[in-house]
Amino acid sequence: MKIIEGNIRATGKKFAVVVARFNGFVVESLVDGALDALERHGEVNEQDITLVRVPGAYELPIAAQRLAQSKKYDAIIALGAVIRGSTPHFDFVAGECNKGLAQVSLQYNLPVAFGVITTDSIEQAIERSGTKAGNKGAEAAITALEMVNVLANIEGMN
Ligand code: INI
Repeated sequence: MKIIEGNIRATGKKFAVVVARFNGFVVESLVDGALDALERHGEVNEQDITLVRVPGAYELPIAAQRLAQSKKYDAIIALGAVIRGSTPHFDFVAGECNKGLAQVSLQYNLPVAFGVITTDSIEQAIERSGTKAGNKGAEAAITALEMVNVLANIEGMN
């Protein structure tokens, strides 16, 4: 049996982190978690990481698309927080963000990690951004690191 998998060390690979400013009080903790994971676990050089900020989660796909088009990156990590309010805005923003990022990933054949937390409450968002439910930014970065290596190994490049 042949098993292909990937580790999470990606020294020399280039990563773009695209970040929504909306709900910045939780999103900045996701950014800290993602950068820490890339540098400490992935051993990625700081100069190989590009951080792009956009207004909200709805804008993440278009920025990810431009980054993917540039062909400069081995993976993209999208970070944001969509917190449900009393309007249908949540479903539109979360749905389009999720759909758009998945589309960019498949269209450009590039790992796009989904580090966008979608929660019913601010409390749940805080729990997922570095408190009792972990840090979804760090988890997304680890996923991107692994996917870069899995895809390289599938292509037999390693
Ligand atoms: N953007 C978010 O990133 N999170 C949210 O919770 C959110 N809510 O709830 O409205 C949100 N809205 C802004 C949206 O992403 C766009 O920036 C805006 O609609 C302009 O296109």
